[in-house]
Amino acid sequence: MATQVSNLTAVLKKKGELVLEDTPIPQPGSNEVQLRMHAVGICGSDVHYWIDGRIGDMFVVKEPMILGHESSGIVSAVGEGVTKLSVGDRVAIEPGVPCRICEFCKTGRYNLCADVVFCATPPGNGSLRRYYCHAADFCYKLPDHVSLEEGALLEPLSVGTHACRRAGVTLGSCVLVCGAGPIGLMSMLAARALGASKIAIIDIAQNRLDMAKQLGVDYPLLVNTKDSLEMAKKVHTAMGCEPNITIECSGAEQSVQTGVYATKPGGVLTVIGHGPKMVSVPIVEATARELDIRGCFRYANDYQLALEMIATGKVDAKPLITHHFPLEKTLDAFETSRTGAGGAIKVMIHCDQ
Ligand code: 572
Ligand code: ZN
Repeated sequence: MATQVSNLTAVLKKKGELVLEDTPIPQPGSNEVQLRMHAVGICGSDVHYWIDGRIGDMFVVKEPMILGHESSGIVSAVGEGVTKLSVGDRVAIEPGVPCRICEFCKTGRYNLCADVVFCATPPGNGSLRRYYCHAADFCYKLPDHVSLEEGALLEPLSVGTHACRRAGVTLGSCVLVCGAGPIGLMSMLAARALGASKIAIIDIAQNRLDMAKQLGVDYPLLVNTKDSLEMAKKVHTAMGCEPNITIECSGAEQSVQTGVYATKPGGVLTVIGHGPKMVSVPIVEATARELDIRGCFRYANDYQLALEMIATGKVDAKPLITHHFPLEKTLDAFETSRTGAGGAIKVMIHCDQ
């Protein structure tokens, strides 16, 4: 392969303006590795930053920002102090590097660190480029039989494993997943791998339910009513039980309400989805049922677990990848992801020439 001297990079200049341009090839600092990037999946957040320039009030694009955070690459140089990785190693990149010294970092909940630098979340730059440097201890060496595309999928799968761990999914759990986008599908796969015996998934789009079916969900259910109580009853009828765990991945108000009505008394409702800032929930119903409503933010200590799921064959996430584009066609890739054209679920960009 020819040596690459330029560093083609996908830069979001400002809302609506995504361009490819050459940027300097970064050199690894101490305890960092330089990566020749291979695969970068497009996340809904990348599309949000491109179209809206923000996610809610918390994350606002104020300066040009490089996109991409679901990624994998090959180590092309190592910085001072790196002992566990070598040039040529194939790695998955965990995109959020926390401060390591705050209370949350010290107690293992580093996803709650206020000073985390997260790829492609303002003001952090992402990895959608030919060369990128990252903290070596947030890179996970892939076994030979795990592909770099699967390495990139560890990111959304980690969101799913984290949601399942927050919810307490275990052997015999009866799980409802609300929303069959990439995060809902990954949560479903993680729940199965953790031993859930019955899993239902609900969505308004039949093509996403078809994918869920292909991935082994027990009860794919189309949301065909605006009445959340009626939808919850539909879930109970299909499952033959009330789910003791619900993982809400859509963010839609009606879906959160369905989650409250559907979850068994004493059960857990974990909320990952991002929708409107204010959502009305039937709180008396939730209280009377002693539901535990739990938040869920990215992941912490989940990459290794996600990798085990893939490496042992307990999870096959590859079917989620519906489209591939070279880095040069980044705009087409983003447009496909935005519109969902051709049944797009996970669009993967290939960064090497
Ligand atoms: O892959 C992790 C990830 N996190 C995202 C978005 C996309 N991908 N987040 C942005 C939205 N937040 S949030 O607004 N929220 C709790 C809905 O804080 C979560 C992280
Ligand atoms: Zn993401």
